Amino acid sequence: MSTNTDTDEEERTERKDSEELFAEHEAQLNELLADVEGPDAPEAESTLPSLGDGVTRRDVMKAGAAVGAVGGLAGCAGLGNNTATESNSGGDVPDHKVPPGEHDEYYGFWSGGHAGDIRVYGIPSMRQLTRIPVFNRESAKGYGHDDRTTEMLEEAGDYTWGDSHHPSLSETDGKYDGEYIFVNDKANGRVARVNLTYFETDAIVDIPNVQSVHGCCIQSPDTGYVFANSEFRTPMPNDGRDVNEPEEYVSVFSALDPESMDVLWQVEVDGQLDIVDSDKDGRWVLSSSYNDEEGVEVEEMTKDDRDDVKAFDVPAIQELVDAGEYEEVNGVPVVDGTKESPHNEGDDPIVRYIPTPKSPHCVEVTPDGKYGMVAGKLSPTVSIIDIEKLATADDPADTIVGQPKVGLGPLHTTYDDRGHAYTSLFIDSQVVKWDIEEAVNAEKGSEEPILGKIDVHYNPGHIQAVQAMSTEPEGNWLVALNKLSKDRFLPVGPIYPDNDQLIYIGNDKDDETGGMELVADHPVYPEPHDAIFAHKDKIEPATTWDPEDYDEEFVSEEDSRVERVDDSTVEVYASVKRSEYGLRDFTVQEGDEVTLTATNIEGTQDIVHGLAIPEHDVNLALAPQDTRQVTFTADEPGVYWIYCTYFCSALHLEMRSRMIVEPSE
Ligand code: K7E
Ligand code: CUA
Repeated sequence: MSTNTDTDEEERTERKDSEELFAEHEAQLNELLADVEGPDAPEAESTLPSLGDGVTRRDVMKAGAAVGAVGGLAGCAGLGNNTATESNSGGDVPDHKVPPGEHDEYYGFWSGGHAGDIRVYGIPSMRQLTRIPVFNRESAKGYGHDDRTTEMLEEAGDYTWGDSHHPSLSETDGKYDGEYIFVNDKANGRVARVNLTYFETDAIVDIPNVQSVHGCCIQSPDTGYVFANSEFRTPMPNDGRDVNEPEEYVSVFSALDPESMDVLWQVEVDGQLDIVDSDKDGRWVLSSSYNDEEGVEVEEMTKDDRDDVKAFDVPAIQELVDAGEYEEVNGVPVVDGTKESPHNEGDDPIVRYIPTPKSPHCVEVTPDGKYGMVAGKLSPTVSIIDIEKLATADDPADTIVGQPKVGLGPLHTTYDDRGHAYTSLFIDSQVVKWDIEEAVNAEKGSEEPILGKIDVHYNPGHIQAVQAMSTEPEGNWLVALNKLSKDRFLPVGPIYPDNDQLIYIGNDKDDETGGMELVADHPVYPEPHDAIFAHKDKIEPATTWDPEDYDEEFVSEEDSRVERVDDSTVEVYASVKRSEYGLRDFTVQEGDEVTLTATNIEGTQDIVHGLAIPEHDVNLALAPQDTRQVTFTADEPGVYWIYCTYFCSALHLEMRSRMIVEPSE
């Protein structure tokens, strides 16, 4: 590190800024927590545990800030456990940098939050490989510009955006099979499917009786269903009835068919469903849930000390549906799963209500399918649900077999292949590593199972380790999806990037972090919530389209033509290749509705062409062997140069056609 006086001076200023930032932010968070917990909450003292040896959380955070500042100035530094790795890893952290020309070992699929897309990264390099538009229209890939994808978006509600949170990879036998990603839209109550052959969204359903889908997952081990939790409680149906009677509002759990994407059935429950995960045997599905008070204001929602996690017995629900024991609402069979439902009487309820500390945030099932972890959010604990006990325990509370005290603001949990869990601590700005079996054996509320904590920067939401949602966790890389980046990057105006941090978890060490090493910061465009990582061998994308996989006519050079359908409708067909369109020009009449069908006839990988028509909002992206159609009105007479948007050859700029629109008289 430089000893230059200017640098020292800068360093001091920077450190001070970080300290100030921390103090400010901590005060805000405390205020928030106090607000949410209300005046009857336990003293701040007891919710802010000391880290032992007289070191307070504030000290640790300060140290983290200082290290961050030094790391930022010097590139890498050897201070503490939380710095960049090159100088202090002792060589036992594999290089996350992937040399030019080489490939990453894993695919990472990130939800884009209210950007509405999915982003694809290589891990461990964290290089962004592509983005898959889902609920958003996107010009680079022509998504929401051609008729096929536009119609899909229109039929699914025609919203201009969505809020993607939870990507779930399809599985066969508990292992990722590389076929699909399913993802929810929190904003509009939808679920979409991305086809991983083409890395393109191929289905979106707007789920009836649901305003907002938050949790979304597939049924393990064989993608039997896709499950979606409605977060917001609404009247059922939400057609103007019961608007002033919040006690009549309901939250529903929906099951979809992964192939047809039809909504098969729904279960109405008490409380407000949140995140969802499946066991590994196709029986139980666990949903975190808050607001069992069924309030509509924050004070009401957090009044009680308990909320009930819901465990859905899926085969039992399917049996009821098959037997016609439901009410049909908006075309969907809805089963009563509320506490008072007759289906929940007796020894085999279809929904088990498991009491946990209030307002838990998530549930993630361990790779071996034994436990479901429910993070406390407002409680510093994680509740461990023993899945086997769900079928047998007389009292649902007995299914909670452990409750380690992990730290402040626990939100999400992920796993390695060695029996460890990792939980994000939003308020503490840390990831905590703990031993699952030890936590089951320890007293509830014990900190004994904690193996180490690492600072992250700052305020993590989801964390995810490689293949941790399948039965094959790899136990090497973990990403903390931090909500705030504060001082970590060059400032870019008031909306900051998030900071996704890569952490190596392959070493178990008896040190402060339990062997976790922070490897890289990675700025991301707002605002991913969750991610899922699969080994590269599990994903087999196509390099060109197969015309069998779409309905549009494949237009060869010979087929390129103009067909007048009637006085005001014209169909234009054009092949596309380097460096020409099958029609050098075509003529239509002013006011014509034009349907243009274009095929990229090339078989060569990576030769993509575009087809853009200025002043007509026409923009097609054509991968090799793909055909797309677009319909528009030629409403102004004139000459319009059609051009190619993808740089495809030395004659790319010359790759043109002319649309001539003749005046109507
Ligand atoms: Cu915790 Cu929507 Cu998964 Cu965000 S949710 S963090
Ligand atoms: Cu085709 Cu540029």
